Amino acid sequence: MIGREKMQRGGSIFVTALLVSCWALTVRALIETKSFIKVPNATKIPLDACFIDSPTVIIGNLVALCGSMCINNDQCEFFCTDETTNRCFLSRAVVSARYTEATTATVAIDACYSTLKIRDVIRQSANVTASPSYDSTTAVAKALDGYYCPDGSTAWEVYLSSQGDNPYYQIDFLEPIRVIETRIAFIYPGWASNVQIFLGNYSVFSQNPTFAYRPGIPSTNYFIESFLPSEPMVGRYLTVIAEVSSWFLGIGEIYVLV
Ligand SMILES: [Ca+2]
Repeated sequence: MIGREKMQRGGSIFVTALLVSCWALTVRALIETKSFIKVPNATKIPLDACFIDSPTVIIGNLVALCGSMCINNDQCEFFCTDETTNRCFLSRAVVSARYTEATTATVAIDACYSTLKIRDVIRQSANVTASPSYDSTTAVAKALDGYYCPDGSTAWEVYLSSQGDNPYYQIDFLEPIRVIETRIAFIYPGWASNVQIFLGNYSVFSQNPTFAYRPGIPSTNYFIESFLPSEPMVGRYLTVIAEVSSWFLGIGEIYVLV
């Protein structure tokens, strides 16, 4: 009997330990699936862009509770808080750590927290040359402003070229850097045809080696595509080309990983 009791007690302890460990794993998994970094200097976000429902008024620890709401919402990619009005803003937008302020109509907030943790080296001060933009709402700088709303709302914050042959977008890092990967948030497949990326030390991109090439047209809207060379490459100028005749290049955001 004593032996059986020991076994039962041991079994019970084992089951309890298993449950606790499962609970811990579940909690950790939940946290790891969506953890946040504070976006430096974020004071405004584009008005109504990508918000998930209306802002919620929260009484209590605003950042913790708003973050918890974001963790439990599959659509939430970042959230912002406004301590003055106790409001929590959940958003679908993809926001990098370099985001500071959008150029369209904005709403004031205290802070934003992004799920995007990739090692993006681009700064808003990066020098850019590109095909002329379609209009003032799709300015060249918007491919590097750190913000992208992937649902076609009024404030995408995207660059769209004017119609032309082989529209391009070139970033000058000012010195050669070693690049592991380039990620691009695209808008529509038709604005992402035959994408070729060059990386090298010549400002004339055609003199640089190819970093990556993806022929054809993607099948889905609003997607982030990864471009990987067979091994990391070094260069000062990174150029993205859409090899297409009399058409567009549309870029929501470019991320360069080192
Ligand atoms: Ca953008």
